[in-house]
Amino acid sequence: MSALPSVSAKSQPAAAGAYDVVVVGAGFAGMYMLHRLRRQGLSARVYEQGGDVGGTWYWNRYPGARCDVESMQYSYSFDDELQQQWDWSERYAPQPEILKYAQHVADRFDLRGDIQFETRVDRAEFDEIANTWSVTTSDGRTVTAQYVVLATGCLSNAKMPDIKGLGDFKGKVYHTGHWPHEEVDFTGLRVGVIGTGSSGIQSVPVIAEQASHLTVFQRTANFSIPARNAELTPGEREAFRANYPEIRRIAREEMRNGIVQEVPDRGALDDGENERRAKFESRWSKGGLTFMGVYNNLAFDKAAYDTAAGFVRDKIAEIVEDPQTAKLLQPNDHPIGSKRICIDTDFFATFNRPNVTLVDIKSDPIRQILPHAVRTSAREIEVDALVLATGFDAMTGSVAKIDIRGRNGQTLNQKWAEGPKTYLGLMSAGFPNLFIVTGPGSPSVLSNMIVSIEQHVEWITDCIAWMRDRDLAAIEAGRDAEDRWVAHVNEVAHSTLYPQANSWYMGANVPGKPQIFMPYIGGVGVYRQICNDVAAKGYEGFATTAAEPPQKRAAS
Ligand code: NA7
Repeated sequence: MSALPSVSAKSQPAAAGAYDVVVVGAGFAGMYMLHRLRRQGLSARVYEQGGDVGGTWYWNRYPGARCDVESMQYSYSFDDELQQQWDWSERYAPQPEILKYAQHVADRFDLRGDIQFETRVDRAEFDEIANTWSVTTSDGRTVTAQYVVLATGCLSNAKMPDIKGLGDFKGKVYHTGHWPHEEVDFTGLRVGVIGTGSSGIQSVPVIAEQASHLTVFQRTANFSIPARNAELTPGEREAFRANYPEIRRIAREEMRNGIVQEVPDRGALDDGENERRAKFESRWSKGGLTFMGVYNNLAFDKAAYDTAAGFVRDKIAEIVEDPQTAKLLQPNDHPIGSKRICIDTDFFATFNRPNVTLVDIKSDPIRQILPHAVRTSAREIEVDALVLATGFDAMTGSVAKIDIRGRNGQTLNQKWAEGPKTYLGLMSAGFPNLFIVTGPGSPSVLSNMIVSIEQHVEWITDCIAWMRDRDLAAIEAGRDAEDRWVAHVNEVAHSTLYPQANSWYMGANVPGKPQIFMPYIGGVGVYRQICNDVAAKGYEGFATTAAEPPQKRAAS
């Protein structure tokens, strides 16, 4: 039982425009943050750029969008009644259902009263005397708060490609990460999809069913595993529900990526070729991200990952009828898993359709978009609509859009000019009372996001409660602790194959962005323990500032 005050529909600021906490973003992180803050009796204001809750699931409405983590695990665990009562319909929930879930959570916990929608946070400035943040929003208002929490999401800042002539295109242009709310119908249209990351791979099969012709422009081939999506049976749901406490505990404490799965005790080369192939085959038939969990060394050992990569390349060759197209679809420039592995429904088989063409823009680059066509070096391909599945300025993009000013007027963008620097991914030195949820330097995008979100929200709200118990005015990451953490994040990343790919984990997809491996690869269990130990030692590595005594406050 909790001794915390009951949840109110609206938190009460101490004075007009003065909050305990301002939260930026009302995705899964912002919503849970608001819920916890209210339970602690704090006043909070959430600003959200979208028209409703849901964050990434509010924006990414492209055809075929669905989660790549199984629904029964990609869901909040903080409220047992919620997890017992919500019915996921499919193994991998489609975007509309995840959005409905987010809306249900907002209704169930009566969150909307403290969320201001269609409002961007433009600026946040720290007042070193008052130890508060001054937050300015796109509606021209400024509020103050002791704490600011950036719950801005890792994949929220859609990246438009810099292609000559894009603005001259006469047909409709869609970005997968910023999809319109109204139905988009491609029936009878010649469509071009640029990009074959997860969003391209999910949308291509669906668009191909509508379009009169679909041209897929691929720069880099990606590894993708069949999702084997299916309806969830009541029995499957019940198996999770009956064991949820233990499943959630294992996800939090024992899994590298926060997804419960069998953990192998063998490496790929511990088995002979036939046995290895049989194991890959069995995971391929089962489908999903657990393909990479078949052996324990696929992320670390080149000889091991080569066996998995070879298996997937063979599968692509089996599925795709035209040998030339199959060859182009076989990834060969990065270790399997060093970019986020995709899961798909019939992506490779889609290239057997007579109305689908693959164009390799590595050998034949796009030169220009014309009013009704895409011009590559070798040809001109007429299209009526363009879908840009070109990804995001990931992890730091949404934070960078806010003019954040910490001590001595230094901006966060100045501090992060050579790459993000944080202590535990939670705070950055020089920016007191500013917390980041699933920021760079934490497991974040390498994990089941909801597991990592819950861990951060709980750590941050516990920290705020600890501060209030001691009447502390400010907490800030120490520079030494931050330097050591950044070095550790880097060292762990370089003990794996991840940095070998030009991935968005490295910032490599955004021209001019510093190339640093951003997420912490040590695993969610290890990371949670580190964060818990830091808290147990009185927030070791952080510096705190005491609140001024009341008489001094009154005098000043
Ligand atoms: P990704 O994974 O970043 O994929 C973007 C794709 O777009 C990728 O194939 C890129 O090729 C391609 N791209 C990007 N810019 C260009 C330009 N200028 N010209 C041609 N092709 C381009 O983004 P997604 O939205 O698919 O997925 C992001 C995450 O969301 C995913 O990992 C899941 O976690 C959910 P490149 O590889 O750079 O050669």
